[in-house]
Amino acid sequence: MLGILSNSAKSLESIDDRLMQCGVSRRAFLQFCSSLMVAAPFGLAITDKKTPEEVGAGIGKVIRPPVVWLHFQDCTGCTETLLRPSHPDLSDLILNVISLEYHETLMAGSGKQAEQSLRDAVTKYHGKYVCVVEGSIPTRDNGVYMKLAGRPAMEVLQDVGGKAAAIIAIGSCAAWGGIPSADPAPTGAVGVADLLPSKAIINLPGCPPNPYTLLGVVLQFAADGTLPELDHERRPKFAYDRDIHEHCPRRPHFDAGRFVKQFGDQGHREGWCLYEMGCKGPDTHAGCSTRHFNEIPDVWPIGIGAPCIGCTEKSIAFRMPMFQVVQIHTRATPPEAYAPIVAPQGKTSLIAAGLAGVGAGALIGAGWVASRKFSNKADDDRVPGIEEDKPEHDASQSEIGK
Ligand code: FSX
Ligand code: SF4
Ligand code: F3S
Repeated sequence: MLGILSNSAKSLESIDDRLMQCGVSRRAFLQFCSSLMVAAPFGLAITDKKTPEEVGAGIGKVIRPPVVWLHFQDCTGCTETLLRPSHPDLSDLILNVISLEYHETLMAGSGKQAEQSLRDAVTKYHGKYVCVVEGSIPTRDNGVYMKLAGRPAMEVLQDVGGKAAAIIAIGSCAAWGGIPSADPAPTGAVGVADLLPSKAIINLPGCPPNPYTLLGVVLQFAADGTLPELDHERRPKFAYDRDIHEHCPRRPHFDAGRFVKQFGDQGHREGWCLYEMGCKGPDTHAGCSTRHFNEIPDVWPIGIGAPCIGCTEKSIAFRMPMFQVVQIHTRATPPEAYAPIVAPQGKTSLIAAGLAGVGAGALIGAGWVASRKFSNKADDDRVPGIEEDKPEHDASQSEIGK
């Protein structure tokens, strides 16, 4: 128990008080609480409740945690994902739930004013604040490749991170180096834990990660000074417990052997599995398949037709070639094809008849399944059992084709 906000944080108000002062509606707050419950269904004391009202009652009493946010070698995608929910109210709410003391992208001040506010925050909340780090830290040539107010990023991290109660390394860059650490890594980019190995550090890899994971960790820490259970990569288990492939909506296509062979082919247009396009979902631990981005359904890589590049995994993302396929570790061996209950033409399938009938029917069914094998030719996208459709539209007759 770190008890970060006991007596010395009297200047910070509770989340309830703050929301009341700012006129945030109860409805928006409860919506936020239910999203947090979806993002952290287990493993977090603050969401381990039955209803959003109960979660809200607990969170409301929490003193707003002071957060100092550092930017190093990054694209600001982590910040953007936090501030780009589809409901504008939500980004306001997020900024009211935490007390953001310093954030270079969001603060009005610049130059000496900004530097002063960093010094003030670090002094006032010494040992009490959460330091969020976004971006990797260059170490080559004494860290000369990135300086802030004349100090190398390494030095800023040692100073500001060293005085924090805990550090959250948000994004793959801060967690293990991310894109800037890809070969040949000209700046010698590393993650936070490489430079401050003995600090309490939580890694939230992802390029970018889900913002609710960050808020869940910060709020739990502010509520009772505890951190959630972590895995061997210092990632909170509640968000990185399962792999993408386990609950990917395209999984039935994987199991049925329906693979996209080329971007834009018929299978791609029909939402088939992206494994053969190099999808790293079977080896990637993250919650994107169930917790989509920006509060919009289907907004996540596989949801928009792109293979997962394994952005949360330091041995995969920006290391493994895009089209290289990963090994499948799942224990269940998928059948070569599932039998449809109703055949595409609308007649009852032989399989269904076979299952309802006697042994002979089952044999017919097995033969029929075997005949439904997919072609392994790269350009053959035909679905076994379905006749090629005649083109519905002749491009030469269209306006575009003229
Ligand atoms: Fe970008 Fe963050 Fe990727 Fe890195 O995310 S989304 S390059 S993890 O540091 O801004
Ligand atoms: Fe989904 Fe990728 Fe697994 Fe296919 S390989 S089911 S697209 S995670
Ligand atoms: Fe990253 Fe894969 Fe999710 S690329 S955002 S872990 S689907």
